[in-house]
Amino acid sequence: ADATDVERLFTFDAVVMRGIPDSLKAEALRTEDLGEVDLEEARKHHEAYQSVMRDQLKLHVEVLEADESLPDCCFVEDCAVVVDGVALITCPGSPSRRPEVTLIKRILGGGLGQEIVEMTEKGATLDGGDVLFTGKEFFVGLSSRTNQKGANSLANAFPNYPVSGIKVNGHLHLKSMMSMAGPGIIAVGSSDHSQKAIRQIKKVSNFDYTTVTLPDDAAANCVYINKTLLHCSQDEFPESYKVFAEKFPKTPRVAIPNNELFKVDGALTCKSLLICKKPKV
Ligand code: CIR
Repeated sequence: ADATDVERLFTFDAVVMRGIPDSLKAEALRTEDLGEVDLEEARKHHEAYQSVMRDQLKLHVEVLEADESLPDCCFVEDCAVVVDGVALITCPGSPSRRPEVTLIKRILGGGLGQEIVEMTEKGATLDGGDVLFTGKEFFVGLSSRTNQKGANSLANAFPNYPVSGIKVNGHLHLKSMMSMAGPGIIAVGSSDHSQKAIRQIKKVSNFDYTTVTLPDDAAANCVYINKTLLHCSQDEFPESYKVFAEKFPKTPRVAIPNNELFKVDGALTCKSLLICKKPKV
């Protein structure tokens, strides 16, 4: 019964995404210079992602319009944490990203029927990219974007789950180096920073997890949804691609390219918010 219950937490019927604005190319935040973003390519990858969700997984996909004044607006994951019909609307760590939450809040609380919780503590910041939900507990990256007060807000919003802070070094977010690859399975990168983070997790966790180690940190960001695993493409990360194929022989897997948005620190999880719609009473 327990396993079924955790699987339920990785089962969704709707996805929120947001278009890529032209302004992303010159103005999106980035931690290092990895070259110019090819917008056309980036949009193709974004459409491939939408298509997997819509056509293959048969989910309701809501693609919000891009806002040119918000160059990072396609990274919707950072704007909310959604679990069990509750949507915590974040206060993103970067002030430039804070106005992004307005539309996200309206959509989640409107047609998608989520119960909205806001972050009210002064000075609290939280990016969804720092929030790893295992189905049983939360790990929250304490990073340049997310602070302890932000972690406290998460704990208050989801009192049924333990929340543990994990120090993030060398990467933007906790999920820049790990993510859930299945119920109880954490995919994690092999760099020193990633290994340090997963050791912290193992020390403080309340449950046991299996880890799958990927040669590339960026490839450790994957999306497990409705028993399907969305992960890096063979072109981008051939070695990590091989590990996914070997470790998940029975799991339906879909490779989605991400090499353009990766230049502005976007990973696969960043591009969507996964939702269970609730009927409005
Ligand atoms: C930023 O720096 O905020 C964006 N350029 C990238 C955000 C990526 N989001 C995520 O990993 N959840």
